[in-house]
Amino acid sequence: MLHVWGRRNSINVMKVLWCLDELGVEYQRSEAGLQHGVVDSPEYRAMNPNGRVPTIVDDGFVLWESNAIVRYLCAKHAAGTWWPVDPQARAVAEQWMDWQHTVLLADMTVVFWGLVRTPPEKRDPERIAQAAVGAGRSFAMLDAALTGKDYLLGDAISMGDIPLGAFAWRWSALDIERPHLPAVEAWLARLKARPAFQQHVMLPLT
Ligand SMILES: N[C@@H](CCC(=O)N[C@@H](CS)C(=O)NCC(=O)O)C(=O)O
Repeated sequence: MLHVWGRRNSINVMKVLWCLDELGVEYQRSEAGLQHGVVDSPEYRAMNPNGRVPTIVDDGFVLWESNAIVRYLCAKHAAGTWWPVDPQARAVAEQWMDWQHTVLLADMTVVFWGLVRTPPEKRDPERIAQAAVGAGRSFAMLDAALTGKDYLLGDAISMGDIPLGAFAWRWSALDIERPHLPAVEAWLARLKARPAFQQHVMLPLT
């Protein structure tokens, strides 16, 4: 059976668990990361030299990097739906998956770690406020892309919605000022109606 390594409160692990449930793939999971340790053990490093979560093992095949895992799972189990077969549609989904890592992540990390994983006396409010503005600008780009569509690629949900959906939930749950972005809000409401999203993404921020 497929095995996932990673703690449930990691946003990158959330993407993979949400995806597995949407695809109906059975799996087992082991705790790893932060207070659980494991990621520095020689056995884990042999699987994932980055020492990060998530890692999956699928019938002996080892893979890390959450968005690569989501692409792999969708290609294996959902070609034609979650994994678009049309090269242009697939490229657009992948473009937004890459954008999550290369653009959105930096500001979101500052805000999330600043407000959730840093004690109040050690916070840098100016840096957090600046990053919140930056994240708002990024989500405004996403809002423009979602306008007139139910999901990133149009009428149907795809793998492209997974990384950004997880981040949009986190963004909506943070105690920060946000611009009003109607297309993002409507899309997030659609995602929030999905049981797998509720189970794996809509968790208290810890
Ligand atoms: N680009 C990697 C990033 C992985 C990553 O940074 N994971 C974080 C959790 S979200 C981690 O492992 N943090 C250290 C830990 O949990 O010990 C991915 O998307 O999988």
